[in-house]
Amino acid sequence: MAVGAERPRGLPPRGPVRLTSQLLAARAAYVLRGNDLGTMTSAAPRLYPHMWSWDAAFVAVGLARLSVPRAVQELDTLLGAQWGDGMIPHIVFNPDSTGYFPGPERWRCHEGVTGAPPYPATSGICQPPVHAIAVQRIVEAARRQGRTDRQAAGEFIERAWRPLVAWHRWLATKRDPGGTGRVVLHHGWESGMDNSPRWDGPYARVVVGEDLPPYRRRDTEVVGDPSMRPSDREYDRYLWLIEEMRRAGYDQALLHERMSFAVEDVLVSALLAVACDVLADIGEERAQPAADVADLRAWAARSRAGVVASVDPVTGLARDRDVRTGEWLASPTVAGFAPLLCGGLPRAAEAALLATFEGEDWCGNPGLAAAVPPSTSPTAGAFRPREYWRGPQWPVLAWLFHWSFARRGWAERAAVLREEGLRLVGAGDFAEYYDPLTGEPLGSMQQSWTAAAVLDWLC
Ligand code: 9WN
Repeated sequence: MAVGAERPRGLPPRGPVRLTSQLLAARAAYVLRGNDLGTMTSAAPRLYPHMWSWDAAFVAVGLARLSVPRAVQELDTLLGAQWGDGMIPHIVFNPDSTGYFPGPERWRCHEGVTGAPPYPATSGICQPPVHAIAVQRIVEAARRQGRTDRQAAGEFIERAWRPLVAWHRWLATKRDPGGTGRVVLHHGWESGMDNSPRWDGPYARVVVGEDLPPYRRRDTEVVGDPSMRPSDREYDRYLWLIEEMRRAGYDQALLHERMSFAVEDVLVSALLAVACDVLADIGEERAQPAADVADLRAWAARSRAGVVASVDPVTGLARDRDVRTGEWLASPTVAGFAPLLCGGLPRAAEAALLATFEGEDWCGNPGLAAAVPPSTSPTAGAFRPREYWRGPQWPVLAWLFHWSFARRGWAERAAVLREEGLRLVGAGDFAEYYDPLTGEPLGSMQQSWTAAAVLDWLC
C-alpha cells in the first residue's frame, strides 16, 4: 500500500481489542514502571532481566515523556558501565538477577579484562548507537517542561558529553580501522538483529570449536515456543564467538585479526552517521568543544558515504559486507533501507528506495496487518513470519523509521508509520515483535522498548 493511499479492503482486523489512546499510554507507562529496577529498566521482565544498550536508549526516549530526571538516570546508568576505551557494552548486568544466559560468568569481563569496569558486570560487545537520539529527545522534553527539568538535562549533557564523544570515536576508529565508513561487528548480537538472514552467510563460516564449554539456554524456557527464538545451532555459534573474544582478551586489534565473524553493518553505520550529526547539533547549541563537534561531523560524513557506497545498483538497497570474504551481503532485510535513515543518496535513488519501502515487497504488501517494515521482506524466500529477526515486525524499528522520517522532513510518511505502528500494538500487549501477517504478539510481552515507543507516539 502506497503511503497516503487507502488500505486495501479485506485486511484481517488487528485483534479483538483496541485500546483507546489514553488507556494504551497509561498501560505503556505502567509497563515501564513495572520494569523499573531503580536505576535501570530491564529490557523485559522475564526474558531480559538486565539493561541492554540500545533498549536503554529507546527506554529513555519513553521515560522522557514521564520524567526527565528518570530518563537521564537511565543513560547515566548505562554510561556508568562504559569501558575505558569508549565502548558502551551491550548488556549491563543487574546484580540481583541470574535469570539470563549468557550471564557475567560466561563473558568474564569483570575479571581483569583491560578497560572493562570492575563494577557493574557487563558483556564484552556493543549494540547500535542510538543513544544520541535519546539525548536529543530528553533535551526536547526538558524544553517543554519547567526550569528544573531543563537544568537536569543541561547538567546531564555537561557530564555525558565526553563519554558520548568517546563512544562515537570508538565506533568510528576501533570498529572502522580501514576507514571504509562502515562499522565492523564481531557478533550478530552487536547488530541487535541476532539471527537476521543478513548474517546467514558469515555465520555459516563460523566453525564451532570442540572445546565450546557446555551451556544451558534460558530463553527457550521463558518463551514457550522455541521456533520464535534462534535455533540451538545458531546459539552454539553465538556462544563460540564469545569464546573467541574472551580468548583474545576482548582486545579490538586482536578481534579484527582473529574473529571468525567480521561483518560491516550498514544499519549500524547509518545510525552512527545520524547519531554523530545529532550529537554535533547538541554540542554546537551548548558550546561544547569545537574539535569534538568537527570530529563528529567528519565521522558522520564518512559513515554516510560508506552507507551510500554499499547500495546494490540493481535493487537500490544498502548491503552489509563480509570482511572475511569481501562479499557483499544482499539479503532483503529492513537494513537495506539504511540510507533513508542517514541520507546521502542522489535524489532519484532516494525516491526509488522510498517507493520500494512503501511498495508491495515491504510496507505496502497487501498481506500485512499493519503497514510498518517487517524485518525481512514478506516476498523473500528467507521470510519467516514468526521467527525473531527473520520476518516479524518490531515496533521499535517502526519508531526508529518514524523518528528518522520526521527528522528528514517527511512529516506525512512519519505520521503513517506512527499510525500503523499504533495499529500493530493497539491491543496493549507491548510484545517484543509481531507476526506481520496476523498481527499476533510474539516473544516477550511487556517489552520495555515497545512501551517506550508507544509513549513517545502518544504523549
Ligand atoms: C541478545 C533485549 C535484546 C535486544 C536485541 C534482541 C535480543 C538478546 C537475546 O534482546 O537480543 O542480545 O538474548 O536474544 O535481538 O535487539 O536488544 O531486548
